[in-house]
Amino acid sequence: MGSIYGEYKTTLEHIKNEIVEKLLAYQDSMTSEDGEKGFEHISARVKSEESMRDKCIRKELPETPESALFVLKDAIGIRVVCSFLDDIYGVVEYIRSLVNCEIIDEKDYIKHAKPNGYRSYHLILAVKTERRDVKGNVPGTFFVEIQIRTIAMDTWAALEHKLKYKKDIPNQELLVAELKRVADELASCDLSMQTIRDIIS
Ligand code: 0O2
Repeated sequence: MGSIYGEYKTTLEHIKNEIVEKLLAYQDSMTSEDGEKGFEHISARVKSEESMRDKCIRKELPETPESALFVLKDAIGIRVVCSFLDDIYGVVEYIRSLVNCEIIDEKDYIKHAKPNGYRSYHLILAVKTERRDVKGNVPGTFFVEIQIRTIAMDTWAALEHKLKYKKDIPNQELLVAELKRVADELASCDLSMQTIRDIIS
């Protein structure tokens, strides 16, 4: 069985690295401007073959490079983790200013948290490149999903993700309610931390 990414695996790595480099340059410029980093850390991945195939099956899409690179838009995923709420919106505005990149979808799950308590800022970025894309276009377009969140939101999402895949958990309903309560408490802590930072600066 060939790769679900066809001949584009290297291009995906290339685009991922290019966007990560831009974000790190932003972090550097913020640090030299006022000593504040702009964000804490970043992680990036090309979705594994297995996860991408699973997602295609879940969405009833054929397991093809076109599904993986054009219909679904999260083959490249970048997560930016910030210390403070305001930093999230700073990162969003930086991304908005990038040349050859267009935000084609934007979801603020911070102002509008998901019912389970999930919070994060999601962007889908269309990146123009001189390389050929899966539709045969040159310059080509590749998509990147960017999630921007605070350390608290990231911690919560990691734990919730783990529990999601645990089978046979007793008191499922209680656990869901408890997770939601923790998410709301963490959101309140994020607000307090932002206030403290505002007062200090
Ligand atoms: P993975 O393995 O993290 O990549 P879709 O992208 O099709 O699933 P939608 O509604 O367009 O659907 O995307 P959405 O809601 O913006 O979420 C996309 C990603 O956000 C998910 O990717 C998760 O990484 C993360 N996410 C969204 N909701 C939750 C949540 O309730 N809990 C946690 N822990 N993460 C969430 P994938 O593809 O599901 O998984």
